[in-house]
Amino acid sequence: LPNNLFHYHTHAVGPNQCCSAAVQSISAPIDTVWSLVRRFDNPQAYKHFLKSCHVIVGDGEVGSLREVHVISGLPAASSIERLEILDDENHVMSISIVGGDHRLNNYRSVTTLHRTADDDGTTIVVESYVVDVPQGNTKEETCVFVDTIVRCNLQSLAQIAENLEKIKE
Ligand code: A8S
Repeated sequence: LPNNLFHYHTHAVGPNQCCSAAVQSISAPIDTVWSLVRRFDNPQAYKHFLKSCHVIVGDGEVGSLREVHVISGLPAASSIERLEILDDENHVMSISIVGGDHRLNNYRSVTTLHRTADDDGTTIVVESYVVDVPQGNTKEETCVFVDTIVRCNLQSLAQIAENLEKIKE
């Protein structure tokens, strides 16, 4: 992985916060994966816990706000999220949660995409996050909960990007 992108995954973590990261390898070119990830207005394209998304401020540029609603069965109903970084050249996206009806206060995530060293059309996705530990939960419980969501999202991102490549053949 390019060293210069690591700093995006170096978070300042407070005493009552937890932080973790997930890595996913995808058998599809970086441009295909990025076309899915970069759509601030359409996260439900691969995040299957979301049932809807409305952009409430902006037009998908940094500073835009969206409101997402989640499917039932989760300890949450909605989330208001701000686009912090959208770097098409370096394939970096960052989102922070600024409101909503859920337990993940001060959540911030960074997603970066990387080509493999031999540039064989494989993409490596790295997603890291930091979040407050909710009252009544441990750091471990919080990480398990968020890791599960992030890993599901990256696995479905992989499936969708790989299927998009197949139908091109
Ligand atoms: C993302 C990452 C996360 C989303 C979480 C962690 C969330 O949308 C869900 C359940 C919750 O309890 C919190 O990249 C919240 O979307 C699925 C509503 C924020």
